[in-house]
Amino acid sequence: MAGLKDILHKKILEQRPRVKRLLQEHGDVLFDQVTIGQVIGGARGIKCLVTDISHLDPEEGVRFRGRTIPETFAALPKAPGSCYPYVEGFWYYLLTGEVPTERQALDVVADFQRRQQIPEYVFDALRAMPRDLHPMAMLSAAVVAMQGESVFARRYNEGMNKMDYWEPMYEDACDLLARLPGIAAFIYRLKYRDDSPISADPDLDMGGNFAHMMGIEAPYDDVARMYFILHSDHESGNVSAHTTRLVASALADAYYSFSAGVNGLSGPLHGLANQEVLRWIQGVMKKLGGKLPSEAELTDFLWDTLNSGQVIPGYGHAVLRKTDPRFSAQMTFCEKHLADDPMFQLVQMIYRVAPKILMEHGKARNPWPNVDAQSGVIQWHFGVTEYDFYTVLFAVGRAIGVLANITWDRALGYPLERPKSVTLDMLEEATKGR
Ligand code: AMX
Repeated sequence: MAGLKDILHKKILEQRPRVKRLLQEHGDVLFDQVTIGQVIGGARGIKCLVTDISHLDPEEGVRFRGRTIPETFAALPKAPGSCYPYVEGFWYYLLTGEVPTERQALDVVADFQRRQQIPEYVFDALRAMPRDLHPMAMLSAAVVAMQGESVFARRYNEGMNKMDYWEPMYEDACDLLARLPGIAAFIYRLKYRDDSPISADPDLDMGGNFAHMMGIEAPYDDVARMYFILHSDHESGNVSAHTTRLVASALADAYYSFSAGVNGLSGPLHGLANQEVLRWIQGVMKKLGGKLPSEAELTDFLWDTLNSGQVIPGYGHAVLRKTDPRFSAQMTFCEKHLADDPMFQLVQMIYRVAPKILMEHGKARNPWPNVDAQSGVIQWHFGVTEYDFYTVLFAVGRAIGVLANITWDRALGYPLERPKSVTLDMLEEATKGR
């Protein structure tokens, strides 16, 4: 039976003529127009990137390879006794667009088990860093420290045909992805559990192994599977995805590229928001006497947050205009496993109250919750109480999407990214006579 790499190769050969035809026959077709507001406004909404891995509809949320989150969860083979798919099967799906059989998913599980050995120097390097360094800085450094392992960099230096770029990129992507959960768990136990790492269990899948290496019982394995899949991809314009692809477009390897993406994810308006959400939720509870507040008390607190010039963390989105289905998927998990948790009850209350207030406030274009509005609460419930670590979990998940993207970027020969800049004078010139 053909393995993942063979099927990916077949798909690549099928897709290449589409790109060629679009460029050769329709390269000058006008596809979008750009306003000054978009040029100054962070390129919001300008359609100038292409990816088939996922698409974000403002009203509906993300589709992975054409499937919504519930459809994706339903379609993929599940780990034994779990309602959540193997992360490895999801990797297969994102790369190929085909739902793997259980056998095909298990082949990837076995492949990742062979690749998951982390070089000892990564642990040495992490141990040499200040213990109070942010874990995202540690993760980024650990990833780039492995750059010498890159098959792509070696093959590129040896001289390689452009058409073959995807293949060593795929090898690097698989190696890196297989090792990331172990690196993340190592950082966690180094920083917060007195440097007491737990070795990988060679028989477990990625989600199961991550829970094992963190030292946390079931259903944390399901939290890991759900969390990694939900955070994997959100089309390619967000900061972490775009940074990874931008760096890779210069033919940097997966280690350099993903390390850069991790740095982008560390910003408080992006991945760091989930740690901000939890800090803020706990601030609400503390300020309101350590108990669940009334809706009236919560309303006052939300207004205080807004009136002091701060954002309500976990709410709003640059593209989405509805409740994020990644929020809804986590809510389904919480209703089953965390129903009595006071922090989850507060998350539910915020969901009832905050959108109305944000609408009245009138600034945020999207008053609905995003993925971060409750992910920290789930981690806290399972004993991961160190907020700083939450974005590392996001990064492990994000790796799945961005590494699939850069593998395909090389397969389809997408070029070096180089948008054009203008000066304020030029923008003003364009407004003359208007
Ligand atoms: N609370 C208060 N004000 C908000 C807000 C919120 N949750 N979301 C947006 N606004 C404000 C903005 O600050 C901006 O104000 P300004 O005009 O004074 O600068 C105005 O509303 C318009 O912003 P927007 O067009 O709706 O959003 P954006 O595309 O500029 O930014 C985002 C999107 C997510 C950064 C923003 O909604 C935000 O800061 N949310 C809170 C932080 C957060 O949850 N981030 C996580 C995002 C998901 C992720 O990447 N992990």
